Amino acid sequence: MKQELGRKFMGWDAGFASRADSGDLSVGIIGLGYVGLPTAIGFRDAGFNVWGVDLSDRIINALHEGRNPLGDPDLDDMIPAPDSDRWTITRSTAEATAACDVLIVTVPTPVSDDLKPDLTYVESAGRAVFEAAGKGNRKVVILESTVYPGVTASTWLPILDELGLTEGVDVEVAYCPERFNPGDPNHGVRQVARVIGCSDPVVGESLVHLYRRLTVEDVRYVGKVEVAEATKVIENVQRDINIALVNELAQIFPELDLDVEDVLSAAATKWNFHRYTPGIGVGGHCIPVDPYYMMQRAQEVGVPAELITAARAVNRMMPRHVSGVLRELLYRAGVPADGGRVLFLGWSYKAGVGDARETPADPLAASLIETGISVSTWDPYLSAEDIPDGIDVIEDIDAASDFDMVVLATAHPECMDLDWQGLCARMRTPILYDGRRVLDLDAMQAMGWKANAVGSPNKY
Ligand code: SAJ
Repeated sequence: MKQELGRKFMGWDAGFASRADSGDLSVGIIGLGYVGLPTAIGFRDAGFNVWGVDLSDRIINALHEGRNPLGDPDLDDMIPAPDSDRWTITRSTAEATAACDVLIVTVPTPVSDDLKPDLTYVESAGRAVFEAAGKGNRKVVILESTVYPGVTASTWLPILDELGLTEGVDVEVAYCPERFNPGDPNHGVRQVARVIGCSDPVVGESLVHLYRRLTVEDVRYVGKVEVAEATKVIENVQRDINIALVNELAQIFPELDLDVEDVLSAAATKWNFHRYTPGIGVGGHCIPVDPYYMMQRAQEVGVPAELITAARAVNRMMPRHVSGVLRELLYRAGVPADGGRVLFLGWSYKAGVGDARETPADPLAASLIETGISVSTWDPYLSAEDIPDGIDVIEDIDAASDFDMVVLATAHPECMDLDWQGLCARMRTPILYDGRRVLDLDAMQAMGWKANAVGSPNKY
């Protein structure tokens, strides 16, 4: 019927899979952050007509000028020129929804201050899409943000009811979790396996065709939406638990005069031992956040998530543990707490990216500052406005001098490869703390550093 009107059919129909195979679809990405922007670029590179939507003037203006609005340098050369074909950037979700067959929602799913899931972005983005979806178009609306099982149904289906829209008639709803790894060129949006959940298997299988154009890895329909929702959240829960184990061992083994890294490296000779590394803490917008989504859902169904909760507590307390060790090292070296000067190498939550979200450097620095120690930082991936007030930002590491301790907080290559001999010579007290276990402590000791690290029997 729609074809007879002479306009391109906007939405799902029996020809959707073949149009996906040929790239003959318009895809709208709602939310152009660390996940949405690479996803939009990926679908455009895969041959689709892409609309990108964001509410941020900073992001929209940058993209309208062909600039990268994000801290991930890998995107710098990938931003399409503003006048490129098949590339439309707008603030209007309604405009994009009217123009697209598929709308993919990639908005943040943070936790609130009291560590409860914050679904306001998912709700508002869904509402804006559904209000513009129209009747009978079967617009395909896919949530990619990380949530817990049941969020898509509990957040979006009531909106459909409120607007008088019917799933399978006016819209199609699916869930396909993003598995994007910031700063990792080998696991970008075009190189990761995907799973798709949808209440209608025919629609779900047709979406496999869409995502197979995006990624070279495995793409599969896994059943109802909740299966796909649960898949993504437990991937990150598992990671948080594994990291918590090595962080807990990093507190135990030094008391036994053992270096945890010696033990972990020896254990890793076993074929099925999964190697993780202790650190000053767990940051980012995924690993320290997603477990709270699973904990919330488990609580709602009355099954306490004791292991997940305990692991989260271990990782959340790691900065405070490390702070105690640092203060002990300063005390032993005769550095007065009130007046001690500490330099953090790196502030980002992860090596190789400029992203300070949930970085453990923040609580660690705060814990030191509250005892009178001053904290400075040098992070070549971040600009001064990314660093909180109260932290002195060092622009030139070769000019850094008169510090009592250096903490390697982020294992950026630039932090690992700096002139350690020169820095040691400029220290007031040459105490080094490797917070990410990436340095050769013996070599540092030979240079004149009092070399310590997370999980080592700190002797100096
Ligand atoms: N961390 C440790 N020890 C480890 C690994 C990580 O302390 O052994 C710390 C990191 O320093 C960082 C935090 O944990 O502060 C998170 O690190 P991450 O490597 O997990 O990086 P993320 O947060 O970017 O996680 C992403 C996730 N990807 C998606 O959600 C799509 C995660 O699922 C991936 O497993 C992870 O990248 C990855 O594989 O690197």
